Amino acid sequence: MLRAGLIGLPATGKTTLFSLLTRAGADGATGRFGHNEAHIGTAAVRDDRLDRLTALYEPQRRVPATVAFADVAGAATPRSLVDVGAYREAHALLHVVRAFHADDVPHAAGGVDAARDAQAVEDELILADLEVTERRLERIERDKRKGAGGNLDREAGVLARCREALEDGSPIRSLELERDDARTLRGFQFLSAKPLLLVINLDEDDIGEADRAVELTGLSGMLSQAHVRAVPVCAKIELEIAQLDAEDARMFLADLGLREPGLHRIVRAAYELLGYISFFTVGKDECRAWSIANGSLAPEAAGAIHTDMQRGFIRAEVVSYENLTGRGSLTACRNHGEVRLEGKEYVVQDGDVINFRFAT
Ligand SMILES: Nc1nc2c(ncn2[C@@H]2O[C@H](COP(=O)(O)OP(=O)(O)OP(=O)(O)O)[C@@H](O)[C@H]2O)c(=O)[nH]1
Ligand SMILES: [Mg+2]
Repeated sequence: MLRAGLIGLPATGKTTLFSLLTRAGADGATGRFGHNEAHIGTAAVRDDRLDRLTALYEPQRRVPATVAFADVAGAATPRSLVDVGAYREAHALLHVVRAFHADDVPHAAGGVDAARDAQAVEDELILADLEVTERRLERIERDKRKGAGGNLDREAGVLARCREALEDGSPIRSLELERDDARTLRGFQFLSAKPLLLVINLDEDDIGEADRAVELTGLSGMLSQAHVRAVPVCAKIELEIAQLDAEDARMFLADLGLREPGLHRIVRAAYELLGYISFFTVGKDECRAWSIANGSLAPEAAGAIHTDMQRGFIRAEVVSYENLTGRGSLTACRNHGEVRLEGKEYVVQDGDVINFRFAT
């Protein structure tokens, strides 16, 4: 499951957006994570392909992929979040940037300025990671003096690169890292290493110009960096619209010049940002969508379902969504040689319908 954490300066619309995203959540559960409390909500990912597979199989259960969002009360600024597990473990950060004007909502000194605010939060992410990096480097120095060796040099090397970037004001996500180095850093769960989705919270009047939101708010510079994307929303009005029935909601969205609800736009942007794809499992009992990183091998995809399936992976029986819905049944696909038996090295493709064979 994709996990994302909402960050941003106070009163930027984080909780409004959280409600918009998780209103239709599968469970809407909240929970405690780490020392600080975070609200966790989930949202189902819309996927027309799952609808068509469900129509084909008429299963007892239809299970869409889900995304979990975390929101904390009060200041959701990076330094207060380094101890919050839901943020450390997030795959991506959703940074809500205020671009709306409202006299009754206090904002930072100097008025509404999305680019300034975005940079302020970015700087905090960088500072938070710099503290962690320096602490660890000092520790490594001490351990080395006591005679520890081995992998410490390698770790110190990659951390030194991080420190250099961070001191320079660059986030860790901007570094191009070798696979091994990236793996070394993974355990630190650096906040500035996470892909960033800027959610630009616009005035109702400006949402019609959403395509130009990045330029209008002066955020082009940040968007030119690696692993950063943006999506414009109008959180308050979109939340109101989301509470209407489907037909009215569609009409009001169209009035604003929006083709689809905020949830879908944000989830899609997050999937693009992370390079996520979906594969499916089908059957009479359940049709289900699963999310994995693009480039995942078949055993990793099996692991998304269950670790036992990954461990005991034997083969994957694969047919494409297009073939399956085109022919109308697995048997027909088999007769046309469209069901492939794939091994451990197979790179799963978006839309694959998979049946894993595994030993228990
Ligand atoms: N006009 C307008 N007001 C908004 C919009 N989004 C949020 N607000 C208002 O801004 C205020 C703060 O919104 P919240 O969603 O609570 O913001 P937050 O970032 O969670 O705030 P904190 O958790 O206190 O930091 C509320 O009064 C919202 O109704 C928007 O798009 N337009
Ligand atoms: Mg809030």
